Amino acid sequence: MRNGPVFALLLCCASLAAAELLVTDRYRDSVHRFSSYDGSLVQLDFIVGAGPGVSLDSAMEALVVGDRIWLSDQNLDSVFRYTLDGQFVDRFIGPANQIDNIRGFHIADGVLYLTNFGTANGAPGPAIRKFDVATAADLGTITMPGGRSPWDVVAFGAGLLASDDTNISTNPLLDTAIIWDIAQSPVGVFASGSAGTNGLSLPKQMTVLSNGRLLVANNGTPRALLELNAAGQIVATYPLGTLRPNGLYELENGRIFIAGEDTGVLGTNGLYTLDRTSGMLTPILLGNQTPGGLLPHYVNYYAPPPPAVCPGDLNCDGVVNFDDIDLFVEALGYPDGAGWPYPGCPWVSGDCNADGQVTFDDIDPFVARIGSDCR
Ligand SMILES: [Ca+2]
Ligand SMILES: [Ca+2]
Ligand SMILES: [Ca+2]
Ligand SMILES: [Ca+2]
Repeated sequence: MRNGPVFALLLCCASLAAAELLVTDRYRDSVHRFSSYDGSLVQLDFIVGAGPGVSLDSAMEALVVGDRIWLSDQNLDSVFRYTLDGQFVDRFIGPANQIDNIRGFHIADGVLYLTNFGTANGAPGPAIRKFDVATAADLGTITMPGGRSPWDVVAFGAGLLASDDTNISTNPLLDTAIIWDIAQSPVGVFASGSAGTNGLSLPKQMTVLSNGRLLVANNGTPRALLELNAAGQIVATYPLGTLRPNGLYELENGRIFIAGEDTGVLGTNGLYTLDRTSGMLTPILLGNQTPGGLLPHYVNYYAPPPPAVCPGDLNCDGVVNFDDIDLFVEALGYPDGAGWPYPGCPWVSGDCNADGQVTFDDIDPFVARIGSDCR
């Protein structure tokens, strides 16, 4: 008979493996993992560097495209790539590619659309830089008339939206914030406003909700999340008090996960969830607004890769021991793995003679592997 704790472990890790979030952090200079179901912490500092001897220095957005994690770093003027296990692969583009003070980005139809603010490295100032994701070829620059300081790019319907506004150190009451549609040529205005009119002020990350609308992290005043319809009209506002939202994501439990910073108050930077019905903010993980504390930024969906197969390790704890025996016997009853009820640990883990099947021929090799350690 299978024992209870192992079953609980499989349930635990199957759900964890199914759905997560990647959260960049500009103070810890790293990327964290959180549950996309309820926002709970999975792993701090999942990604911390960019190759031998290179530390991140203001990680802004991490986005999974295909079998790679793409990561923009504001101060290193670089976009890096990693395996889904978080292992560094390469620097996709850097200062030599005429980018400076970069923030969020999006990848669509084989093109990287990267927000750019600075003019160092021959970069164009406020604009969207375009690169071919297969070759890193420079595909040119999209400029927005009166472009100020772009923060994020996201796909929304047939559009490709870029959030844009000046820094909050200028006068946000008079300043016009714009969400551009850069899929149009010349670029179109999807939405515009100001702190003093409809509240749109320093929009940063944008995300698409399950109801088809756009949710915007409104980092200026009033601090809020703004929900926009397909016509660019604000149809709901979720006030956040003094919390300045940088990034956001709609969790599978319906709450909104928010990566934010407060106004210099110790212990209030961090990750929160918002109940849109009650307006209640619940802290998930908090830190100080100091280096080494927390300054979380953008948030994107992440599906961790399935665990590596270790022949004979049927509960995927990394070792082959007596705890695997009952599950091995159970695996013999699922020809070709059809209907195998444990998504957290693959059926083929029972294949100990490397023929791709779990059969009686595996019994002796399985017994021989008891005591093996794949960790
Ligand atoms: Ca720079
Ligand atoms: Ca983005
Ligand atoms: Ca095991
Ligand atoms: Ca076999």
